[in-house]
Amino acid sequence: MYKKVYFDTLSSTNTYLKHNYKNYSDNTVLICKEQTGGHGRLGRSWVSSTDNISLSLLLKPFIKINQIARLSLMTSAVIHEVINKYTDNVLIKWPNDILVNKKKVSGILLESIYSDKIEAIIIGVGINVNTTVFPDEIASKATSLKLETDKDYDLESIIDELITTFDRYYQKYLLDDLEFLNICRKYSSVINKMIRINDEEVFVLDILDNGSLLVKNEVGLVKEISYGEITLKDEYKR
Ligand code: BT5
Repeated sequence: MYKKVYFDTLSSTNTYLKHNYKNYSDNTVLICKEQTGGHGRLGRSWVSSTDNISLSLLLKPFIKINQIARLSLMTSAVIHEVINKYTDNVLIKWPNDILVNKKKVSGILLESIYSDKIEAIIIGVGINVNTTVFPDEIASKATSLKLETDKDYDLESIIDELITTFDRYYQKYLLDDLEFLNICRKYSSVINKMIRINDEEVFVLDILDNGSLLVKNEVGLVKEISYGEITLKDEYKR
């Protein structure tokens, strides 16, 4: 059972849970109407508004630390399934961006707290739902369900769908079922594409079971990449 907890305004649902996870149980979903300091990876900012979904799932599972990265990919598969109910051309840009018609509709930020064992995993999800205007710096690369479909959506219904879908995938994940990786492969925006990642231009061959990308570089060397920021070849010039 997932317990939903609501806040009107927070700086960031992830940051709040990082400081307060001890006060909340496993499977809490912390939902915030307005996020004033939402962020992504590497301190980048995440633009939030009351028209959109900002939430964090708190999990306290008995899993190994090396299984955490896959959970981020699993969440990408979950959000893909939810968004795909409303619109077409939904792709997953490894590891944690969901794109519609090549523009970002959702981002995921997974953060974990562990010492010798995992204390908490916090999966932050931002989904652009009813927004029609973005700040200039992201206007050309962001989209929302409303912009794609010209309809308004009830945020609460999408949140409920997200939780139900998340739980279906998560129960399988806990049993080591890696089926979600096939979704990430099937709807990947990067497999079989030239990309730039970590200052290198590479061709993406696959997503491995450990969640890493399998790539081939310009001199034909095949290697695994477990982190990095991807730019697709059609988004940059050599
Ligand atoms: C992400 O980071 O995409 C993860 C976003 C996670 C947001 C959720 S909201 C609830 C929870 N609380 C938080 O504070 N965070 C989580 P990253 O891959 O680093 O991408 C960040 C980049 O996405 C920015 O530098 C912008 O270019 C772009 N961006 C920012 N806001 C956006 C938006 N609303 N829609 C589309 N793109 C956006």
